[in-house]
Amino acid sequence: VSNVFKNDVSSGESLCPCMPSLKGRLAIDTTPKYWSDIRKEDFSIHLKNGHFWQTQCRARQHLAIIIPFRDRESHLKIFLNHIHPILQRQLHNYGIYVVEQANNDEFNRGALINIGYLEAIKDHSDYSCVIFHDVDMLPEDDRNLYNCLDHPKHLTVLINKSNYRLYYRTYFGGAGAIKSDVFEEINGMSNSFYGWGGEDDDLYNRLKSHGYKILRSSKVSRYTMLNHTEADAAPSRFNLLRMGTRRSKYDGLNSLRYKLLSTKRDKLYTKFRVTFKKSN
Ligand code: BGN
Repeated sequence: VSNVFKNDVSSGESLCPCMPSLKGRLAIDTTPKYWSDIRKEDFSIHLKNGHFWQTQCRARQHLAIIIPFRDRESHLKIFLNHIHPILQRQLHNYGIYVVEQANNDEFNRGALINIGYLEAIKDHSDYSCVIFHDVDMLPEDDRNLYNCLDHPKHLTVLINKSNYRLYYRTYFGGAGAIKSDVFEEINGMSNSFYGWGGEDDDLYNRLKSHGYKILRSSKVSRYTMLNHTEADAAPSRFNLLRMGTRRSKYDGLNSLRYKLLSTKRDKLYTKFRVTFKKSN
């Protein structure tokens, strides 16, 4: 475990301002990228293993940005090229973790986010804020702050694909920010949702049943979603969702069985390649 945050030269200096100077509305660049070009950008200079730590001031929060992933390298490049400069302007300390599902079962977004969290806090025990983030979501405004408040915050509120309207009142998919201790209190996400749909609604229900509300700052939480073919919705999701809050105590961070196949340390990200077994 390295101590980049703890031994950081800035640790004696004053806290970073709450309201950093930002750009507001951003240009969205969805053109294909080469890794070599991204590494040449200014924002890459101080990156190591996808980590960045402020040196001018003491960051208020340490963010573990967790990206559930499989077969989307072209999106990953566009996403990283877009998100790094925003996170740096917002004056956070952060680490970007890509969690890749190596088993051939249907995609399991919940299990991947749980694994990302457990591996991220092994990497740096002082992450105070978990940000789960789909790789195809590009924020259009940097006033949409990637930080954790006492209650969970939904980030992807207005998406171009839905004509910038919230999908539905209880929607908590895409990207969101949850304090690490809250994420542990709710036992993370369910590991049982394989295939498309429902795992984000289950997370919403968990948070609600523990007395949390979902915060949204609607005007600036605008996103461009990258195009891809849509997965078929999983028929099992309805039953899982119905029994969700009853299962939450024993289905989550405390019941994960997985293997970490490899850890790749790139300048722009840390990637965990993992496998896990379907239990039924
Ligand atoms: C919902 C899905 C979410 C998904 C959103 C937006 C379900 C559960 C069925 C009751 N929920 O319908 O997982 O994020 O659409 O696409 O399928």
